[in-house]
Amino acid sequence: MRIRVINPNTSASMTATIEASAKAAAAPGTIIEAVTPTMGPASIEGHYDEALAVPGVLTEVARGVADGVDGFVLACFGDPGMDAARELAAGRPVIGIAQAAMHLAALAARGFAVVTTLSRTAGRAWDLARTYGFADRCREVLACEVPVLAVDSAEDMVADLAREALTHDGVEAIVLGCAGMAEMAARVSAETGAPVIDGVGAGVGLVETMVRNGVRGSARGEYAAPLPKRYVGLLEPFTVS
Ligand code: 2AL
Repeated sequence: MRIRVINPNTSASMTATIEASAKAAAAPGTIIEAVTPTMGPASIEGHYDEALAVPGVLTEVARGVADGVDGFVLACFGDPGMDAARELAAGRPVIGIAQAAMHLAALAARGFAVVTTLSRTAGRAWDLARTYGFADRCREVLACEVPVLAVDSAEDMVADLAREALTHDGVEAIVLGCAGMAEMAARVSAETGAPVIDGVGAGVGLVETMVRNGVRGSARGEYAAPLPKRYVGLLEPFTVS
């Protein structure tokens, strides 16, 4: 099975972190192909970044479909472009790491907290919790106020925040709110004694489960292929014929 793991930002160092976590989570025989888009923001820390990451993500999804991969993981906690990617993927599973992590957290505990990077990304995490049906399971979103590209050196702060969140009513598991935190899950879990979920590993596992069980994404209705349409200007390459 080939899973293409797309880092929606353009920082190759972060793709390397994501690739290591995805490979550690993958079952024997699963091939992880981690890629960095050729256009887009260096990191995704707000709605502007997220909107402008989507063309790069969709380009990588189209490339993956042409290459015959079995499924995709979108490795940014805002799940940028996930619905659009599903329209392009013609039934191949496309799993965003926020959706994957929240699903696993909800299986592991009644209530969870998200530990994110900058507080300006907390609104998106709340939006996604509501969209995915976890409004009553997501109890808190805490920010460590460390930028995405420095988060790999903020493991102690992430662990402290996780510990703090677990003292709050109804928080029984922790969701790591950034792909750059992926390698911290085991240590933070060992230190806190609570389930700590990294969306990259969760996403790989869910794609594997779907593929193994023959569950394809729906390619009808909302996830049908995009309608033929001309795009102009810089977006001309996205024209659907
Ligand atoms: C992220 C992430 O996972 N990748 C990125 O560029 N920004 N998430 C976040 N909460 O800042």
